Amino acid sequence: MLIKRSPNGIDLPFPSEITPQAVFESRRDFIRKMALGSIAGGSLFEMASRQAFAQNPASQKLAAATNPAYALIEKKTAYKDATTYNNFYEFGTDKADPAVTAHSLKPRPWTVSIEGEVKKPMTLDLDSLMKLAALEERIYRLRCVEGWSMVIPWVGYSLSNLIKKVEPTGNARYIEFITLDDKKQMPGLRSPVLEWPYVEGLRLDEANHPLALLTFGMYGEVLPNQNGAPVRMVLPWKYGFKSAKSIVKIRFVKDQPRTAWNIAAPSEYGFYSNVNPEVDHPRWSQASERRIGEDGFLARKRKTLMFNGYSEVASLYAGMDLKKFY
Ligand SMILES: Nc1nc2c(c(=O)[nH]1)N[C@H]1C(S)=C(S)[C@@H](COP(=O)(O)O)O[C@H]1N2
Ligand SMILES: [Mo]
Repeated sequence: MLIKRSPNGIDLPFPSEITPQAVFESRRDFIRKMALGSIAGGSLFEMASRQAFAQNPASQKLAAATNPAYALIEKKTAYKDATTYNNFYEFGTDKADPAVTAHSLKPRPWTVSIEGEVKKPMTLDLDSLMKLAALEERIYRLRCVEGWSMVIPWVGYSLSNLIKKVEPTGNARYIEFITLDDKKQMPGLRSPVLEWPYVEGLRLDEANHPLALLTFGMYGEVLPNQNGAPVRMVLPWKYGFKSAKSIVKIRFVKDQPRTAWNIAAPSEYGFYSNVNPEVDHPRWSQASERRIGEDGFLARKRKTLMFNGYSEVASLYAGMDLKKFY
């Protein structure tokens, strides 16, 4: 396997191995156009060289007691790794990009509008949203479809608290999460690697599962921009891309919503995207993973667990063929 070395010393698989071919091609095209100067100023690379590694400059405490029911007993990933090895295509397609470029995101003031099939649609500012339920710390695994994982202490509350508040109608069967779509704040939107805005979705019963965390912080602090400030989802039994970042809209709908990675490569990324070691990605195995921070030539491969080890969600999928509904 081809390996390139990232600035923070993490081994990265060569992008063509981890990215759908179409995305890889359009990224190459993007890079070529940029080299030819046909994409207007402020390229990610320019910014990267202008900015020193701007790591969480305005870190603010957001402490919460750990909920012992959700405290995975595994070594936590180092804060530096969790905040410099990110997927957030709105800020570039390389893992190192978001930590360098996401300073342009303004996480306050911020509102989230909740709309669609609900009796009480509402637009909440961040403080009102955060006060809706008691914040707790939960130590969850996050497993990316690319075959790596991290263990992160997140701060948030079960999304079910918000769902109850807005009173879904009988027509609400799915929930859609919509990320901010602002070129001024997100330089990556100039590149057509995904259809923008980034959208994700869940079935209502999945969204109501207590594990589904509406997340405002990590490591006792507010979310750094590169991790999806000011509010994101964390769904520990699903591949990381289901956990939409920097959410501005939550819509309750009748029909299964379109989702960003499914639009980009439907044969590679399905709607459910439950972590499943038995269903290989078309271009690589999902049977094992490497834990970020344990990289290197002698790194242990870890066995990937069904539902990422969160077997309590299994009843949501009783009777479903998870090879078909991948
Ligand atoms: N809006 C948005 N949300 C996103 C992504 C993205 O590109 N844009 N990437 C997803 C993917 S693929 C992963 S693995 C996780 C990474 O979260 P982390 O950077 O906090 O580890 O965010 C997910 N949420
Ligand atoms: Mo991912």
